[in-house]
Amino acid sequence: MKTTLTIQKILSNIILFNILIYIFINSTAANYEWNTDIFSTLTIPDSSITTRKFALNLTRADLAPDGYTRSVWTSNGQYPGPILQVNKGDRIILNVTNNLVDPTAIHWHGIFQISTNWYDGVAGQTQCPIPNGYSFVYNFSTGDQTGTYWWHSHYLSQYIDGLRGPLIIHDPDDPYLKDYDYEYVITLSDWYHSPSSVLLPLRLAPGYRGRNPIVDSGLISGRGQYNCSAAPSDAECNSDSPQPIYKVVKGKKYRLRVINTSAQSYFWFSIDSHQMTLIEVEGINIQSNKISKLPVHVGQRYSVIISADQEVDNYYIRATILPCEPPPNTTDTIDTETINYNSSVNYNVTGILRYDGASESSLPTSQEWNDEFATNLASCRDLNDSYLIPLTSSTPPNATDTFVFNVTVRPDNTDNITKGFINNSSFVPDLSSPSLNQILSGEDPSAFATSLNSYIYDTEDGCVQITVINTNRVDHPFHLHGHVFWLIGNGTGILGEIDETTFNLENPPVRDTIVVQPQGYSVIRYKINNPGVWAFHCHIEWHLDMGMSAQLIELRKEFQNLTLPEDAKALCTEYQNSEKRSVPGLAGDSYGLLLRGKRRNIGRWAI
Ligand SMILES: [Cu+2]
Repeated sequence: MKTTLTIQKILSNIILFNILIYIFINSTAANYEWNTDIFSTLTIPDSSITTRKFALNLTRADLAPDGYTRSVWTSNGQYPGPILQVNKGDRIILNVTNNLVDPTAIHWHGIFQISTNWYDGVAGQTQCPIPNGYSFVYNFSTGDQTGTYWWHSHYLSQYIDGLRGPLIIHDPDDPYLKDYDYEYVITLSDWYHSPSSVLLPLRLAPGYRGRNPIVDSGLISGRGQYNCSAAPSDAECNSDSPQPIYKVVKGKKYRLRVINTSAQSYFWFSIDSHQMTLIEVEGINIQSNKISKLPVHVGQRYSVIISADQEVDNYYIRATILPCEPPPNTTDTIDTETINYNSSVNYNVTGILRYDGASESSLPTSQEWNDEFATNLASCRDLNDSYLIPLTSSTPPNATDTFVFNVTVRPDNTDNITKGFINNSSFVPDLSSPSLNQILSGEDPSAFATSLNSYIYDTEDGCVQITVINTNRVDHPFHLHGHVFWLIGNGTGILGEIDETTFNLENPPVRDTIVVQPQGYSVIRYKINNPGVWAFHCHIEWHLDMGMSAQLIELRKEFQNLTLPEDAKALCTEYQNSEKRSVPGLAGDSYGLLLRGKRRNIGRWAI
């Protein structure tokens, strides 16, 4: 009797506690609107709210970002996805409802996810995919992070089809706040007319030795102009699709948050007649520098300030895609075999910076920058360190855990498929049994399958050093989840030639995505302080899906002390059930046949 009473008492206390928690959360939380118009200046979110609830409904819709109508994977009906905006320290509670037919998972690119690794959004690594018809709530704090980020699908190659949008964390104490009047977000991306679920199986077809699929367009903030004379006769195509236009008022200053959300393309971004003052790289405030052109690779973000101090007129915004792979050559089968080899892409993507009072009917007559900075800019490389010096100075500690990653794209002799490798192992995610779930249920990650590319380090307060060596003739932009890192070395050469005495150990650049040069290397360090399973991968989406990814397993014991939320656990049951129900080829799941090892016998141009 006494025992029952005690249990009742405990239970009622638990219920009371939960009610109090519920009241607490709901008294400070509010539904929050997305910023849906990327061409309007940002408004700072109301600072009286610190927990912001968002809803993201994912559906397919026919859209024509570059004038060519195709099925686009949209977020709340739009592409690019709406801008997720919060203030420093805010919590984000975001309900994703999947009506795409495909499964999905959303990653918050650049967010540390301290103690919430299960909301990092990597399908088959940190979570099971969200099946079609289901909702999943991501709930994480942005901690003390500020700056420019983005969110995108991390389920196979799905973000290429449109599932991507900006994520901005405003800082009321931003050191550059007084240096601008307004701010805009500008996304740069490449664009295909065929869904990635058609292109990826072609890229992974046995015997295929071509390059990554050639893109059809480049987009500035989701808008581009396709030359419809190159479109198939039955395509719905408009050669006069709307230009990306950003409006400015003479005498005002604008912070532009530039995000490269591409599948594979490296851009040079510039605005005619307007120098840019570089102030932020990937959430890190940096010493300001004037530049005329900004190199941005996939996954990277920068903030620049421009001053509208020129004559009232229209000026070209330029986003030029650089061919980082050698240009196609008709005598080389590697090129003629390449998917979409006949693409009529215009690599010189343009938009308009329009002054208030300027003509709305005439095109700009402005000239592209050709000053010393622009002419000396190295193609397919990052800005050099001297442009990326953090405002808050720091010194990387000595490394306690050191890894060397040899990364390459090459044919796999066993199945004749061209894959991405890290130390001769190509990553294959386990969608129905993610590494995170396995570790939290007590599995020992040191016994994981080789194809999970696991690297484990447990040194408390230690420091990881990773040397990435790229043996290919193309660049690989590598992105780290869960951390920013110090970039202490970067150059050409292979391991024996890396000179440690050249390492930059005094206030080196800090960021989360870097270009590893062709036949070159990058050396990064970061503190061991975020227990979890963190992806480290090439952000050229084709290379990632070809297996160029590792998972970094940090502080196992501390990690295993965390408890996987019930909804994250339940997601795997839902996913496993949905997989049992699905019929290959009939389920409408566009990746279904690929995942089940039955590649589509589908024409190169079919959609
Ligand atoms: Cu790559």
